[in-house]
Amino acid sequence: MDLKGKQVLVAGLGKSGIAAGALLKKKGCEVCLFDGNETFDADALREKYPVFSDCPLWIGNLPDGALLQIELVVVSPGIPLDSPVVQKIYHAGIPVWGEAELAFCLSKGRVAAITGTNGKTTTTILVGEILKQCYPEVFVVGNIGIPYTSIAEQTTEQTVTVAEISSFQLETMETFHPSVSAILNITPDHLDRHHTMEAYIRAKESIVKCQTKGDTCVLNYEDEILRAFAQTLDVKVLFFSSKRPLKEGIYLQKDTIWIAQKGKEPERLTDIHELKLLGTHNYENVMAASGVALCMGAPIGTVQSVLKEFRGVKHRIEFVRELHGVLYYNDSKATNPDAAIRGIGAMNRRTMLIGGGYDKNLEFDDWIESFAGKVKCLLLIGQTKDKIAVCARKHGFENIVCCDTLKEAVDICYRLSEPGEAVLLSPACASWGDFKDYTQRGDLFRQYVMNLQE
Ligand code: UMA
Repeated sequence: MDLKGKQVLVAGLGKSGIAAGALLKKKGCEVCLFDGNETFDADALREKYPVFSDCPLWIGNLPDGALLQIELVVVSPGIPLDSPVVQKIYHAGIPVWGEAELAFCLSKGRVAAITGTNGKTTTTILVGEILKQCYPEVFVVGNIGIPYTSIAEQTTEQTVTVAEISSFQLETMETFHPSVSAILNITPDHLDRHHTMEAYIRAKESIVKCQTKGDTCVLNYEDEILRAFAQTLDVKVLFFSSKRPLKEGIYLQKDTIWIAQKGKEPERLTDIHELKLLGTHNYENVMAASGVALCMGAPIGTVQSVLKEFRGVKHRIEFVRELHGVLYYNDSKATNPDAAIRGIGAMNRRTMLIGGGYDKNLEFDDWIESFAGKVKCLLLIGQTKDKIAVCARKHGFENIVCCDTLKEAVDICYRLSEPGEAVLLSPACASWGDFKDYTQRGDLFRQYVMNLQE
C-alpha cells in the first residue's frame, strides 16, 4: 500500500503512536501528532524522537482547523472510539485505522493472531517460541507490549508474525487477515470501554472477519460463547478442551494432552507433569498454542520439545521469592476478576491477597466466592478498594485492610504473614491511575518484596 505524501494524524503518543508515527514517516507521509493528555511533554517527545521534530503536534484538544488537510487518522488502542476526539474525526469523514491495522497493511508474510480475555500473552509467547524453531525469522508483537508497527518494515514474504491482539485493537481492524486465529475465552472485561458484553464479544469475534476457507480459527470448546460462534464460521475450526475428549481437536484427559485428527488414533502431545506451567488455565494456553503452531506448520516433535522447556511469562503467577517461609507471587497481569480467580486458584496454601485498582465497571462477586477459605486477609488498593470491600462483606468475607499504596500493602503482608503461607498480588483490576501499566505495578511489587528485610 502506498501512503507516500499522505497527511496522516497519529492520535495517542504512547508506544503504539510513536511506532506508528515513525513507520509513517519512513513511508513518506506528512505526519501530524496528537495526544489528549494535557500534561503531555511535547519537548521531551521531540528531543527523544528527532524524527518528529518537524511534525505539527497538538496536546489536550484538537483545534477545529487541525483536520482540514488530514487524509487518514491512526489511533492508538487506548483511545476509545466514542471519545469526543474520535467522534470529531468520524464526523469529518476521515478514515480511522488502528495502529495494528496500519501495521498489517504495511507488512508481509503469514500472521497468527491470538485474542481472548485471559491467557493471550502466555499463548502468544509460547506460539512464538515454537515457531522460532521452525522458521528463520519470527516476530512476536502486539498487545504483548511490542507495537506491531515497530516491525512492519522488517517483514518479508518469508517471515512469520505472531500477534497478541486486544479487543481495543480489533475494534479498528478492517483488512487484518491472520492465516490462523485463536480466541481463548471470553469473560467480562473492559466494560467501561465496550459498554456491553455483546459489544465486547463482537469485538473479540471480529478476529476472523477477513479469514477465508483455507484459514483456521482455534477455539475453546468449553466456552459456550465460542462453541456457538463456531457454528457460524466458514473457516476451519480447531477446538481445544480441558474437560472432555474431542473426536477432532486437542484435549486434556486426566494428566495427558491429546491431539485427535479425523480418521486417526489420538496422538499424545504431552503429560502435564512434563510442563513447567501450573493450573488448568495454563493447560488451556498450552493446547491453544500447540493448535496455532501446528496449523502454522510446526512439526509435532518441535511442539513437544518446546512445551517441555517453556517457563511461562513474567507477571503471571510469577514466583518472586521465599522469605521466612512465606512464598511471594506476582500476578499483576490479572487485570480482571476471571484472571484473578485463576491466580488464587493456583495457590495451594493460606494466602494474603493484594487486589484492587482501576475501575472497569466489573463485578467482583465470583472472585470473592472463589476465595474458598484460602484467603487469610484481603488487602485493597486503588480506585476500586471500597467497591471490592463492600462486595467482599456481602459475601461474608470480613478480613479486609484498605491501603493507600501498594508498598503499604506489601509491608502489612510482611508483618502479618506466617511461615507456610503465600502473599499474592492478583488485583482483578487494571493498573491505570496509580501505575503506567501492569508491568510497572508488577515490577514495583517485585522491588518492594525484594527489599523486605531478611
Ligand atoms: N490517550 C489519548 N486519549 C485517550 C486515551 C489515551 O490521547 O482518550 C493517549 C495517552 O495520553 C497516552 C497514549 O494515548 O499518551 C497511550 O496510548 P495507549 O493507551 O494506546 O497505550 P500504548 O502505550 O500505545 O500501549 C498500547 C496498548 N495499550 C492499551 O491498549 C491501553 C498496550 O496494551 C500494548 O502493549 C501497546 O499498545 C503495544 O501494542 C496494554 C493494555 O493494557 C498492555 N492492553 C489492554 C489489556 O491487555 O487489557 C487491552
